[in-house]
Amino acid sequence: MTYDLAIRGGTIVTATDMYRADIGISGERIAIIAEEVSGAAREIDATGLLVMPGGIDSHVHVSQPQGLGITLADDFASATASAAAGGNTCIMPFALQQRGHSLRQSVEDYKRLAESECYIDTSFHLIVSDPTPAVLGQELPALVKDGYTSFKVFMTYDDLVLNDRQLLEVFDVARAEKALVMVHCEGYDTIKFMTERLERAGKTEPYYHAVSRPEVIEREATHRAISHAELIDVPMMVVHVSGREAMEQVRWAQQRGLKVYAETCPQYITLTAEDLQGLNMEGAKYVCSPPPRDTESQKAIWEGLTQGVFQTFSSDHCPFRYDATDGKLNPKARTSFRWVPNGIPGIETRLPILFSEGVSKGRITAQKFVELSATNHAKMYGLYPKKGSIGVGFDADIALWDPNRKETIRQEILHHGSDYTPWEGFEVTGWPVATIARGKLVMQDGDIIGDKGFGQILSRSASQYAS
Ligand code: DUC
Ligand code: ZN
Ligand code: ZN
Repeated sequence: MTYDLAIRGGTIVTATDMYRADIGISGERIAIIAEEVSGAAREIDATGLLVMPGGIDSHVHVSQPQGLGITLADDFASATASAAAGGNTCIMPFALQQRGHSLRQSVEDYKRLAESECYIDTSFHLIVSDPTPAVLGQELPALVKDGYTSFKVFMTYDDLVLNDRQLLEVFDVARAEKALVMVHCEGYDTIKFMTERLERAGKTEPYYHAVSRPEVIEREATHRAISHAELIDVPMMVVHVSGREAMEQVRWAQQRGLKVYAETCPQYITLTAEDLQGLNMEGAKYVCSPPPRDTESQKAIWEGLTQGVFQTFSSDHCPFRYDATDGKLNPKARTSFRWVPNGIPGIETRLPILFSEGVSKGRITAQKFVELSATNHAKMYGLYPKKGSIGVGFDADIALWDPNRKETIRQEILHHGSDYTPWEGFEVTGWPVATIARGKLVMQDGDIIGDKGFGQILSRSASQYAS
């Protein structure tokens, strides 16, 4: 048998193993793993490199409508190029239902935006903001059957929040359809109360965004969501956990045998609320929700990562331009933190940060890195065993990493649509030097050499974790 591509001389890492072997790829799939694979049409020399599953980023926002006059900085072309440059081969953005709109129509609109634009594969979660009887009774069940097997709901934000009754109704549909429900756990009323009190006191700078959403607000909402999930008896994913308080709620639920899963993100192991205290409006660059906490919280997140409380490590990439009137420095943002768009770019830096802070600093093994960055995302969201590991029959989604390469994260080397990175000057050890998506080399040495439109829009099976 001959192969289209062979990756030779590298060390393969999966969520369970690390060993020296070659890989032969036929078409879009891995056809053989052997001590030696020769005679392929093309070879890549991976001597000295780690050969890992391409990253799967299961929490990103792309081309999502924001408030009036605010625009996300990435479309599907720039987001997927940036993801590929960061060692990823698949992303999972959200198709947001705006209130008063059909959920099905929202999905079709996003698909149209993504089609012919993606460098790597893309698969949508839904965001349910308007759970009408038609959405709950017809649209949602039909969409789950069509392969949209996960959806997010919010416990805060004027235009997204669901009340407790609505959360329960959505959870009930998730249970019946075996879909995985993802929950943004921060309390609407408590944030509103804090925001208005701070504004009355003239405390309006970006830093007060963090003060308006303390850990106790995230902890209360996390506990409430867990309680609702227990009542309905449905599995649930707590997204973007920021610190000890919420992490301990998840651990408590898991210890009681509940199917409660959790995700965390690079900002919660590297940034703190102090980053929001930059001069003038510089702090706006770090405004995201939940906000970064403190170094003790970072320790708690590592505890959760190493103890298995967290299944996935995602970017929550939600990019805005800083120096732009439709971004962080929109005219109203100077009047109060409440108008600073919520979110930071991170699709390209997620994996180098986890590798460097985790593997290079000895906190986690390379296998655990693979589990947190790829394998569990595929299992959690119904892409396994097509994606998420290196094995015969899997899509040839592979990232080659130089574990010793030192790099300084800088805006000028990134491919996203934002005009800054929160990690400017952050030093890492370990860097992705090539990305192969379904057998095709899409990134080499930081250059995107893939084709726009190569990435497919994928439907998914039911989550292994959702039943
Ligand atoms: N939640 C997210 O998941 N992303 C950005 C903003 C937010 O509140
Ligand atoms: Zn959220
Ligand atoms: Zn998000």
